[in-house]
Amino acid sequence: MGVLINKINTMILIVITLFLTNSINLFADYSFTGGGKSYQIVETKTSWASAASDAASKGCYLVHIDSQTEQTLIWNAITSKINTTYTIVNDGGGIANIWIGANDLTTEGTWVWDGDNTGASTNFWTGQGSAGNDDGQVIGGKYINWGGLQQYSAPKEPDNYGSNQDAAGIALKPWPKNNGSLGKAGEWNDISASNAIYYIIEYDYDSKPAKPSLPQGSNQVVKGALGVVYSTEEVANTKEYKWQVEPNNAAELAQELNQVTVNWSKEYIGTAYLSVQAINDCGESEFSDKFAVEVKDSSASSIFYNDNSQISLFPIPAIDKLNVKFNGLINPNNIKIYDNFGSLVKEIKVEPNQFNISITTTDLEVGAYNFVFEYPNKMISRKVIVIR
Ligand SMILES: [Ca+2]
Ligand SMILES: [Ca+2]
Ligand SMILES: [Ca+2]
Repeated sequence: MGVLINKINTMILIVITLFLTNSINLFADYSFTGGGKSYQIVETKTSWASAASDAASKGCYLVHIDSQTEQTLIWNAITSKINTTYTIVNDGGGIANIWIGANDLTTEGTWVWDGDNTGASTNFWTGQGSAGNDDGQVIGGKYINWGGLQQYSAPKEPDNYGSNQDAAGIALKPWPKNNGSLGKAGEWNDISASNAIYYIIEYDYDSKPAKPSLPQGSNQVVKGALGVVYSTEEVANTKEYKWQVEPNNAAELAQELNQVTVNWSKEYIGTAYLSVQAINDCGESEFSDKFAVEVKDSSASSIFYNDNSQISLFPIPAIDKLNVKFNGLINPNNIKIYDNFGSLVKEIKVEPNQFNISITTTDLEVGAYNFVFEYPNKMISRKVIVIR
């Protein structure tokens, strides 16, 4: 009996799972990839401008079809997923279209790829096909697939029919309906930009970036420390990195690449956590694991930073050596040299009466270093660049 109930439960679970899977696919916009890009057919009926605006809000654009390969990829996706009679475009010969990123909105007859409608665009065709003025020309050898090309080896479209056709769609059926003399399914037509039809978005990446690696850098700092650099390994297909520090009052972050420059707060003491996220037009990665940093109080030793009066350094940037002159009454005991990632690379003892010291830098790689001068009662940190 128990076994039977388990079997029934399992069957119910399978049925529910199948139902949920189907539901998700039925209502999700259709996405596909190819040629290092990803695409989405958005099944919302809207004007060309609002479709472009939606694409731009996602960091991408209505598709720019630049080759036969891209045209074929898109056409295959459309025919496998979209009902080719989902709507009727009256000024498109009574058949359905889907928006692509081409328009001649700015200058009549000057066709551009401008799928995010920013005005920064590429002119690929000028003029009209033989259904219009028949003065059309391909610009710069760009790919075109205007209606009529397959039947007549020269396009019939665009024709600016009714003097009001300023955006391009892919036709889902031959047009005009029941005749097909202007174009075949899959070819492009200029239609009124106010038609409400589906649209295709192109993204410049084919997937979201992977989760970044654990950040690296100094895991112990003194409060108020400035210019401390942390980094994560570069993540492929990343457009930008977003760093975060928790709690967010512990530090200010600058120069957010796969490296971040952290200025620790003078007020915060305790553990803080740094993590980073990689972002591209397809979306955001997970945040990396959190790198813990112990932010310590400095009250006991009155530590301060960037005091230029106590120490003179020259030349900066340093090439083969750095001359150091101590201007105070008391000398530091030690000079510690940290690289940009907070790792100690060199330590130099200073004698009590040694007010000048020349530090060889030929053993340091080119880059930025933090020189920390450890006095009996304080520390002074100075940034030094080494060049060749
Ligand atoms: Ca493209
Ligand atoms: Ca036009
Ligand atoms: Ca037309």
